[in-house]
Amino acid sequence: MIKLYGHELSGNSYKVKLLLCLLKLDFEWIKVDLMQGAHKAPEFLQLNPFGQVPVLIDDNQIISDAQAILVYIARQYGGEEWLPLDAVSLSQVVRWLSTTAGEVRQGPENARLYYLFNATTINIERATQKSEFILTQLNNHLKERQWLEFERPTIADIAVFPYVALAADGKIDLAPYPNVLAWIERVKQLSGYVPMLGL
Ligand SMILES: N[C@@H](CCC(=O)N[C@@H](CS)C(=O)NCC(=O)O)C(=O)O
Repeated sequence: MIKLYGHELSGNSYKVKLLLCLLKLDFEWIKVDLMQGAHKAPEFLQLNPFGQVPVLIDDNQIISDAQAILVYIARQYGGEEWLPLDAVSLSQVVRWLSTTAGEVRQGPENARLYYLFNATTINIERATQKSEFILTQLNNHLKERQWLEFERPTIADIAVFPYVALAADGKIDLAPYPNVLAWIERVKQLSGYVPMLGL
């Protein structure tokens, strides 16, 4: 059975869990106690030397990094639906995976780390500015679209969703971004959707 190593407050772990649930796949959730430093223990570092969740094990394959895991699950179990492979479509989805690891992480993910986990090394003014930038971009992008790309959800939506939807944890108000709020509600209506703490 698929094993997912994660933590319930980790949006990166959650996005993987969400895709597994949307695809209605059975999996075993294994909590890695980040608060107790379990992610830096030798047994876990053997799975992911970066010492980060999530990690997925399937069929003896060990895969770390949320975006990489989404790609794996989408292609292994979702056919063309969640990650189409023609050159243009693939580049459109990967653009959002990259944005997740860039602007979304520098913005709402870092603001949440600052306020919720007291990560005071984070420059909160910069994280707030970055949040406003990417939320404005997303709001414009979603003006005439239901989903980030195409006429259906893909792993682009699943990758971007958690830290945008959790923006309030980083004291970012989503009210000025109505198209983003409508998109969040659409994700929540998907068959198989599961919430995480704070959503
Ligand atoms: N690029 C990685 C980042 C994963 C990440 O930052 N995980 C956090 C939890 S959300 C973590 O394990 N932090 C502990 C650490 O970095 O020491 C991904 O997308 O999966």
